[in-house]
Amino acid sequence: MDQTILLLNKQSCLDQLTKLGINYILHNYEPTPVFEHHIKIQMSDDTTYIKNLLYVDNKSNYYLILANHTTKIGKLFLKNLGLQLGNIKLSEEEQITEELKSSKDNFSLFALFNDSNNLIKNIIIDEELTKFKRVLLHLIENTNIVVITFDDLQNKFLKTLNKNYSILQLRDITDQQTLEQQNKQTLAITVKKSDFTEWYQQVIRKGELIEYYDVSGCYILRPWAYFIWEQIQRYFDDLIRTEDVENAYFPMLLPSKYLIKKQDHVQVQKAEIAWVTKQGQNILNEPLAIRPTSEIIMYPAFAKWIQSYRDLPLKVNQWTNIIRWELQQPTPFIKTREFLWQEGHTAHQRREEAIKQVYTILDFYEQVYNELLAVPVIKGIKTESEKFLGADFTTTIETIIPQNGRGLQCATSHHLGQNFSRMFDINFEDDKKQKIYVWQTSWGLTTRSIGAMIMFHSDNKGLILPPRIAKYQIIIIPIIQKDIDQILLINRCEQIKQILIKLKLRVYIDSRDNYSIGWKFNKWEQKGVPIRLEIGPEEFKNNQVTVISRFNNKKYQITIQELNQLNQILDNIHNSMLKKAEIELNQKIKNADNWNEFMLQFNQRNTILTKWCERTQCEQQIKTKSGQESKEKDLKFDGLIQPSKGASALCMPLKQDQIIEGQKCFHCNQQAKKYVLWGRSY
Ligand code: 86X
Repeated sequence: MDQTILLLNKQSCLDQLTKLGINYILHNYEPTPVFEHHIKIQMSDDTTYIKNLLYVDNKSNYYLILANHTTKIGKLFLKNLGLQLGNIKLSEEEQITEELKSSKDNFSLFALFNDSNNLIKNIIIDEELTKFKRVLLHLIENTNIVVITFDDLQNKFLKTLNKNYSILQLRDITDQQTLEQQNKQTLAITVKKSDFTEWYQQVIRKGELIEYYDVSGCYILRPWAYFIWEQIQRYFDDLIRTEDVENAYFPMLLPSKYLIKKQDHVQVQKAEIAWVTKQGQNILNEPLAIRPTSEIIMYPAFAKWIQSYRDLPLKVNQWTNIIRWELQQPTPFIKTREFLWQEGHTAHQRREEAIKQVYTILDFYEQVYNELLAVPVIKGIKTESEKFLGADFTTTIETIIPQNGRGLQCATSHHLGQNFSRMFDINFEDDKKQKIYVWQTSWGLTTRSIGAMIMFHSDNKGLILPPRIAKYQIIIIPIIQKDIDQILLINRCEQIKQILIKLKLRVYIDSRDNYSIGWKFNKWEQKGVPIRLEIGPEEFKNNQVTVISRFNNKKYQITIQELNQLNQILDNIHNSMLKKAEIELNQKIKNADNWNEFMLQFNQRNTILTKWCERTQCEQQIKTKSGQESKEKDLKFDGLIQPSKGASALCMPLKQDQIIEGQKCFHCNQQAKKYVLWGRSY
């Protein structure tokens, strides 16, 4: 390398990378206290953030350690190198500043470009980093990071600079005990629920609901999660059967010519459509869209099936997957590119019938959330700008995630009027041989519901499943100890299981002998099983079991004769969970009579119920202004900071006070018409 000291700035760093033939992606972010949080969002599973640590021993040898950001460097490890934490002397610090144009606290790898005197001879790479494909590095300027491959870091960056390095394990492994502690650490959820994004990711993976997959926005639903969906299906199917809705299945591909018809509501969202364009290597003559919803697929068939009023009402439902190519940050269950749902579509002879159908279904959705998932919801009507464009009006159930105050649409039920029946020619002849267009409804509920349940109910230890959707409602753990015959104990567990099965409870005995009792307790807590039954020597002797409730940690004994109380105990748990969630939800709803009060609450991550004039223009102004004045910054998928998302109208709740003449809109002071709930939405 030549001797000229480089002026280290963003551009020169990037130029160096280019010179070395390293491809990189550059990210900008605003320097904020929550830097760590931003980094996490930008990282996919195969990417990690490197922290650079500079050490010096008492012979003034410098060591640069490149560690994974989660690695805790062991004291013993450092001691073996002759190093201690924070032992850089003032004179040495001056040397770094002088020669490398860098400080020990804000040391960037790029400072190595300036190390022409070879001050840093020893570079140590954390073994952990070898598990990742890509790494994030700080540029010399605090507000920029680059992503490069780990391979390029080793083989292009360090090799070209002629730096030797060794890959070592930085964590201390002294004895078996620390090893076990480490195992336990990696097993436990490492953050609190208040660190919400990270917490959620850990809960769904350690609770064995989700496995990650290599298509962004698509996730594997593991059996533990899929069972929940099956429970929702069963429950909702039973409800809609009482309304004579029939299940059917329509194809998932839709010919592009169907989309060309001038349907405004479709054009708007067209960017989200994924296409099938090839068969093997051959380009298809007609590309096929993958359903983002099925109106266009179903309604031509409806037109064929409906000739007379005797063919009405027509009520069809299907359980399918859907693909919508979202560009926002995906969140498992909540915002995914592929999801599962049911979509119901009905056609009626009369308008009132259709409207009644819309609200009956809305009630069913509320029941799914309350009775099955123990999640409280708010029934309401969407504003004109938030409704489905193809509908006369859209009803919705909404909830609020207590940790971040975000509004979450839980399900929706539309009154379509005659909009689609005119477009697709779905009509019948009445008694007087007059052609009448049918009145339609459509409604949908998705796997997002599972996300809402997880967010409401889980805690620092992991999932807490409401009893009615848990694959196992009760986990039986035999406490095997030396002074008891193992076979007798397992037999007792088996007897108890049989009793519980007769009570129609879902039970599993964890008698695995390769896991400790503590490990099992932890695992089933993370998986959120509502009740744990412990059966050890004491319980065996007394014909008892110890009952522990996951929800409130209550622990008590009951006799085998009292096992039939468990149905009631589980129902009580469900009710308590719903109660607790209702209180949490209500705490996130505040009132405001003017803009200042509104923004105060909005900035505290609350939703706000206000009187409103019902004008779209006013709604748009509220959204823009609240976004501009908001203290929050929202991140988009590509890692760049976007202007904060403003307040949107979540819904106009069905249950609301009458507004009287003279009461004003909180924003524009015109005559108010309705109460609206505002919030940042998912
Ligand atoms: C709106 C309307 C409606 C049946 C439901 O909300 C419940 C079940 N469908 C769905 N919607 C779209 O129409 C839509 C269309 C396209 Cl092309 C798209 F890419 C995304 C969409 N998202 C929602």
